[in-house]
Amino acid sequence: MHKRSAEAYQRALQLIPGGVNSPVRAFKGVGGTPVFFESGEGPFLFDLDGNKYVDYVASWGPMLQGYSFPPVVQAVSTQAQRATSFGAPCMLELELANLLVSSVPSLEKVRMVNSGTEATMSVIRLARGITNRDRIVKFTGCFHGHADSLLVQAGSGVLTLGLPDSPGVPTALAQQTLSLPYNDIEAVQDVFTQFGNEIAAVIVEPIAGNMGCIPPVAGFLEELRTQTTQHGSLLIFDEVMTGFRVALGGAQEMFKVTPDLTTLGKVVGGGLPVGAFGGSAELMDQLAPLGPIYQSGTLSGNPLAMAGGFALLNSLDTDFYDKLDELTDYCTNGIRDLAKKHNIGLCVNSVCGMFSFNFTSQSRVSNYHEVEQCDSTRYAKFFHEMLRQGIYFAPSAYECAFVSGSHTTLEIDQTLAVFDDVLKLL
Ligand code: HOZ
Repeated sequence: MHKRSAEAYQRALQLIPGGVNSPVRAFKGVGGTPVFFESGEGPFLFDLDGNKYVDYVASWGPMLQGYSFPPVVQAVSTQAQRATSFGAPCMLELELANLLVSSVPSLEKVRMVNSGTEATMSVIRLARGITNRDRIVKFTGCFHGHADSLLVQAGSGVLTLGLPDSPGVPTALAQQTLSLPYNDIEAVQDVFTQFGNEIAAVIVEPIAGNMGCIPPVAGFLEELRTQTTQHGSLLIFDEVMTGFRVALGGAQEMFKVTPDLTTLGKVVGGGLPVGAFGGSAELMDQLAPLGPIYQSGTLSGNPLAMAGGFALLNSLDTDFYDKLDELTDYCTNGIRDLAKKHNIGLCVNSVCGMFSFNFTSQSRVSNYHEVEQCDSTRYAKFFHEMLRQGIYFAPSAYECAFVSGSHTTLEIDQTLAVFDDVLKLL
């Protein structure tokens, strides 16, 4: 069934470390060998061996309207015939920047980069430069890309591979990063009592998405806003996953908490390599060439990525999010019902378009510690059975699943039927 993928993986192992360009893809979290994909259309993916899957990975988020979304394909093809890169200003940058600024509450000015990692790395430098402080507060199990300061007790691939910290990150730098339990309001108050005037910024996924999907508890984001304001620190929302995924204005619009700085990625390039960060004009104007804080990139504002991103984001409106929300509820309620039917402990978390489920008897999963108690071995078995029957979930118990505007109840019913079958086997 996966003969050609298996052959390709053997070749890849000779050429690319671990055969992959990003660790989670290697299937280490679920065992077996990765599937190599050839194409995608709407909610479906097709692999090298001609297998078809209903997909819930969505390239880890950006396929908000499904694969090969015609407006994105058209915009990128048209731009490819004009130029693939300028390394100089172009009008597409303005159009996308305008769309971001008019949609996301905290943005007055925005700078484009090439990935979410680049966005978070740059925003941390900006926050440190502005406040003249070094300490950063993050939350255990949140993932903000692989920049040195943020690769401390991180989620996503480091969690999948069980590597809480990475060699190569200078100890002196890692010590500047304080990692607290997600959703723990008291821990936030304590850290500010102790280090308040040393903290440059708090960075948080306003809905955690890299240890599964974990919504913030009531008052958590509000407390971050209060403490940072009181202590002259900056609040950064990493909306690489939630930006344009849960609402046009992201999680900050949904929870009505406005951070000082925001990072975006994935979705805002329509699936092309892109990232962005922004905030008030006052803060953002501290960047070179206006201010002293340096950040740059030859491919930043790349016209292909700008064209793809603009075409995707321009297709979104409130009806789109209502539909996405409905579809996600349809799917997650179906999953809950099946777990009950089979008497299997499953905790399902979801927020508009993103969801995750943990094999556990706990009634809630709201932080990394609770995620750790869940049964990832069972997830691995589940994953492979679903894959065998044509449903592609993330090859890791710690990543979110995503529903797109191209999914319909038809694909979701198909998914639930397979889910029903697979739960019998667990
Ligand atoms: N860490 C990414 C998802 N949260 C996975 C990236 C990838 O393998 O493409």
